[in-house]
Amino acid sequence: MRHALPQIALCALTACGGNPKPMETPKDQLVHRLFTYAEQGKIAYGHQDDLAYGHAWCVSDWENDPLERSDVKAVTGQYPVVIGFDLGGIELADSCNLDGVPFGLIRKAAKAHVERGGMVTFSWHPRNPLTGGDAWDISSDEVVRSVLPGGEKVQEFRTWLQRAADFIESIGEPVVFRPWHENVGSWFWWGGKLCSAQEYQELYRQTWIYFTRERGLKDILWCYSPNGNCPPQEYMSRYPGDEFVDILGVDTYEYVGEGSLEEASARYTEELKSALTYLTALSAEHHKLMCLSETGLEGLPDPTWWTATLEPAIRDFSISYVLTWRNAHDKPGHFYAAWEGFENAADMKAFSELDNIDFLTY
Ligand code: BMA
Repeated sequence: MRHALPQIALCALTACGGNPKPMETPKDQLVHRLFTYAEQGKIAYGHQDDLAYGHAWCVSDWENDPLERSDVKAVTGQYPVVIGFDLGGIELADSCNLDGVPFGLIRKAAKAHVERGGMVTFSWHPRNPLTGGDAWDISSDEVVRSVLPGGEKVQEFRTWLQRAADFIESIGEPVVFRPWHENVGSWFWWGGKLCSAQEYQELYRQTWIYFTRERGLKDILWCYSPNGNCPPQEYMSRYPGDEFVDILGVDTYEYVGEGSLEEASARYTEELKSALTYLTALSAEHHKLMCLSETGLEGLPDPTWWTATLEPAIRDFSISYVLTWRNAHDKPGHFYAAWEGFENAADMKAFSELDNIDFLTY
């Protein structure tokens, strides 16, 4: 049985400021579309970096490339409904993101994908503004404080926000933005042990205020997506507030480690169902959409992962979309969707054909 969707319809209204005409703005339309998935018991499939590269291939001449190649398409015959891209590197005005994807390609792919009927989400792994290291540099617990009002990096950070906002504005389409993710764990400089809850909330709110109030970028759906392997009180302990969030997400992965695939699948299923159960209650209470913002099993060693693990774990929950992480072209084992010729491909195709899972044809 699917969990009920109490009051989520209200979400389509509250997320657009209580406007009684929910289809009025591009943001309203995107909210409505995501709400419709949840309402109809369907889950849209998403894949990170899908049109930029895949397992053992990479778009080289993006300006002259139609950007139609996709591992997911090669395996299932259809594209993901949601495509994710990462903005890491935009803060330094780099021409490519942290994974070597040109921002020009990202813009072109995002626009094309929306025009073809898809949806786009942006994550952001910005560098560490205090140490100059990367997003995973957790050598200082002063970093978040340094970018908040009164901090030594506040001006520089403002420039970072400006560059990220400029880029999102240049897409010209409503998108889901998911900054400061996996914030309960402590592997990013904005993580749980690296700043206080108040400092984290201030970071999220300052980002929202800059984009929304100062820049007037109203067509962004804000996704709050802690790592999901935490209890509900921890999930909400850093929640910035209803005004700043449209979608409640979680990032949860399956890890095999030393044990068997069966054990890994059981652990993942339990963790995911537990997170989606409390997310269901929270989304009803706060009138928010919900999604599985990142998930996957690296290298897909389980030949029936899609239909025997993922789908049974999510089918009872009203998540609008599920996004599996990227298929790196330069790290052979780092992929989260099947690719043509890989043994797990038949199962991913079977997953794409399920009635409750939606892919995109164009
Ligand atoms: C991580 C890995 C990294 C990548 C980062 C940002 O999960 O995929 O290789 O640089 O995401 O995309």
